[in-house]
Amino acid sequence: MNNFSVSLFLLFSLLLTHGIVELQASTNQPYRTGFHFQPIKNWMNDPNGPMIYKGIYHLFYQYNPYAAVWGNITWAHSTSTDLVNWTPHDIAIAASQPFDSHGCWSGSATILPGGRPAIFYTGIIDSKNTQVQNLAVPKNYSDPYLREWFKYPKNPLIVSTKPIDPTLFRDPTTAWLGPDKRWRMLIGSIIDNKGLAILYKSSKDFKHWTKENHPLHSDNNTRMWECPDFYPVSTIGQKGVDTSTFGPKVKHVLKASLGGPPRDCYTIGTYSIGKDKFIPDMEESLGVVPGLRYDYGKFYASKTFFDSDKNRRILWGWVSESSSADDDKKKGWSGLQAIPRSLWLDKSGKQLVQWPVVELESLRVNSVQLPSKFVEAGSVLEVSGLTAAQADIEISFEMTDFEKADVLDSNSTNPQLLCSQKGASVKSAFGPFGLLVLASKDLQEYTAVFFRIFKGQEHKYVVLMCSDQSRSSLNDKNDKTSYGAFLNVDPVHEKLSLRSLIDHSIVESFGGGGKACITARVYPTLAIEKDAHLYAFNNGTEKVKISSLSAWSMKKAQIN
Ligand code: DQQ
Repeated sequence: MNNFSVSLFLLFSLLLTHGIVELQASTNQPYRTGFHFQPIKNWMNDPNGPMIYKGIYHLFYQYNPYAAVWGNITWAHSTSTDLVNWTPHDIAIAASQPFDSHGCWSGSATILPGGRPAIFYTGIIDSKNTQVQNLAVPKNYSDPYLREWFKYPKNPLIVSTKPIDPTLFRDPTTAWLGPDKRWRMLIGSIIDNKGLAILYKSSKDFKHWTKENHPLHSDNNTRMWECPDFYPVSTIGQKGVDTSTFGPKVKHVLKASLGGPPRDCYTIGTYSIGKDKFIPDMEESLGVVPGLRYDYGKFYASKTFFDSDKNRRILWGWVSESSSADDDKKKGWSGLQAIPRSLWLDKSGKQLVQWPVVELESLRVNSVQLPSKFVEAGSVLEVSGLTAAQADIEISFEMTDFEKADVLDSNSTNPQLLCSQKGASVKSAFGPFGLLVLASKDLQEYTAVFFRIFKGQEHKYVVLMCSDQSRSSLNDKNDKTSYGAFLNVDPVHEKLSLRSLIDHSIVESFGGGGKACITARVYPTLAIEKDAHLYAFNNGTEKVKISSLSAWSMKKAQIN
């Protein structure tokens, strides 16, 4: 080696030992993402305690420091100034005391008067998974990164009481303050096959909590309510409001994470602070299928927070893997967070609308625009000139002459079933049309995100949005379940828009400007890196018009 090679070698070894060069990540890791939040390695699940403090966004998350499977659960911690680029910190909360000796499970942050954050989390106190609720506060309020947390010595502050099963009693929400100066907080549970949000009230000091006689709400046949969330949304416009806001200008949203299959369901209604009761606009709305869901694909244990700097409510959600646990162990990691989404009440007042935070657009480069054009029946159109494995695309479609639309059987009320029965290959008049993402050149592999339009009841049209993973990978060990949602858009009067965030092994899609969202995990074996392609397609029997198409390569974000 000459002097120059020796110095290069030394520099390279130095970078490697400091973990700056992640050799593995660039070579053997086609499924690591470029702009989604994930730790360097190991297991991650629920987002915890998101908040903004002194202009810094905080994200804590359920993390196993030792393996790529669930276990040894701690609160890991990262911060950001833009919700896009993230700096890791030391683990914030880990098992250390009798009140959390077997793990620190999910919880939330509340900003107390004077702008002081406090965290409530579920402590696991034995091998039976007995659950109690604990308080932690920052050690140093002048540190905007809130790197160290102090567990209140009198923990646990809340323990379960009969008839609650102490192993099904967890995930405290952000608290809200009533006009009586008492805080309220929910804890998820189940009694007699009815999922419920138990309501606790505290004294002014946030430390003494008593259980109310009635839950805030409960619903039949919903299993255990994990990670409940409860917050107001403005009835006018898209601005978010602080969690302790009540009155005629807001509606309230109650969300619960329900198992089998995992899904985050919500319901909109009215909250009477005087009676401490939530009355949903629709009865039993959390348990019904399809019901209202944040995301009709993979998205669970989510949590919102109010961004007081930008007056918006932001939603975080965990996106698990669709690969086998063995494959997760081989790649050394499991779990992503969806791109944080701004969320607001739709004009109809009947559902929420979600959209990736605007800061994400700072990663867009190499814009590709397509003039409006017809896509003939049975044709495929490549969108080239971008990094198709790491991209953001917005497309909208227009159609005329809906008379030819197929009639939807009035018994077809389950959109996911419809999507999986018809896939992307069964032709109807209008649809399937949409995008083929993470596609190989020969279309042996692709993930299809698309629409179908049907004639429904009373001269109305029904729009179905699907994400079909059945051809997403030649590897058959992955879960390739199809996802679907009805999209509340009138295609006669509105364009049909679709945005997809494509990031190596995740595809997050937003239909109708965010009225329906579907997230999928896919692991192509051919369509990776430079061999990934992006297409618009129309496999229906009628032509459709692309009225606009803009796509971008996405730069890599600095994540952990
Ligand atoms: N994950 C946590 C629990 C929560 C579940 C444990 C939801 O607190 O109920 O890691 O994914």
